[in-house]
Amino acid sequence: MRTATKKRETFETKIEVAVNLDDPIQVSIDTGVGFFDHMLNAFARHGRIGLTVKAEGDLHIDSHHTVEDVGIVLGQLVKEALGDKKSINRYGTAYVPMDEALGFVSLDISGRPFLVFDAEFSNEKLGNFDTELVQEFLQAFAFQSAITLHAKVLYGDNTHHKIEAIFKALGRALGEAVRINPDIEGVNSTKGLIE
Ligand SMILES: [Mn+2]
Repeated sequence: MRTATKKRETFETKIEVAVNLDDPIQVSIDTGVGFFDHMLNAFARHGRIGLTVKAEGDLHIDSHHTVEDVGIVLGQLVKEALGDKKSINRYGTAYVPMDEALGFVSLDISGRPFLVFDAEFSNEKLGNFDTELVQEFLQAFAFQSAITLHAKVLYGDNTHHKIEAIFKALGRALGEAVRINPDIEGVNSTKGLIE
């Protein structure tokens, strides 16, 4: 099984994450940021990825460090769990509707970190989650996992719906990209290597 776990402790956050790319059963999220928990749950369930996250961050300041640092650790663990990347699909793309909103994510497990982000949110906060942190989370995740990641909200009104559509699309796209494809021999690259 392709798994990875990590404990990371700084002056700002204490984070424990476990990722299992081959067994989606175990999903348990507790970051102290309710809306973020809801999003990570949606991401894992729709990606069919096992994910446990326990984070204690400096929420007396705001949710920035907690959300960003979970993105960092999650990215590191996805990269580690992928190992030599043999026989993975490599690419994943998903559109996810959430009522009036439509979210889109397309990604490439390329070894070349990149984020293209195109979304605007009319609400600055959902509970104690700052909506500008969606971009911070995706940036941290893409750079640490060395994934080329494009995320966009095509349209929509409700901020909760727009962000949930992005996280579900991220889950579905990543789930597709990490899946082992028996038709692919070795690494899915004309170079023969994805670093
Ligand atoms: Mn919801």
